Amino acid sequence: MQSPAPPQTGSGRDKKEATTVQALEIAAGTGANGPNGLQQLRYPATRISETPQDAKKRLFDVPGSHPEDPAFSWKRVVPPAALGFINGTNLGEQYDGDLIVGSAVARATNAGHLYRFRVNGGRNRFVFDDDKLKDTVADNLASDDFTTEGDEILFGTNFGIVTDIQTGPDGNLYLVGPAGTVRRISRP
Ligand SMILES: [Ca+2]
Repeated sequence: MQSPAPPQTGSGRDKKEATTVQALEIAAGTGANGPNGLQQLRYPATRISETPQDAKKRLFDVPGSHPEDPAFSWKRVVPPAALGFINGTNLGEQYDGDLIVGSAVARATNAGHLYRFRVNGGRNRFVFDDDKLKDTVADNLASDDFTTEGDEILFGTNFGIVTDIQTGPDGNLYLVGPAGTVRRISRP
């Protein structure tokens, strides 16, 4: 049985919301408290649940599913788009089973990076050689900073926006762009 939410006075709630908005503005770098590049731009503070129970109620519940922390994050926004796996050894044995991630943007500071994530034997988490990535967060210093704690996962650049990634029947990797372009990555 769910307990009722505690009563809130108007002024207390307003104050809490103002504090939350201010905190998010600081995080997003959009407020008067100075930019730092963290992102919370598309989900306004007014939509944040007041209680964990309320947050859980709003989740779409797939039978048998459970929420858990992200497997990987960038500290400052690196918008990813398509995800796809390399299936098979056509591109080289070392790439078999790896997850490739495409970019959601193509701009001067990010011409469309591709990222490569290796997974463990049980295929339920990522593995990294760089000790700084073992916390599963790339603590980059600015949006589009791909080198600070990002060297290991940066796989390619200049691919533009990539909306779908698939291994083809020929074992090559195919990247689809929003303008209808299809690029193939194959072994020379
Ligand atoms: Ca880190």
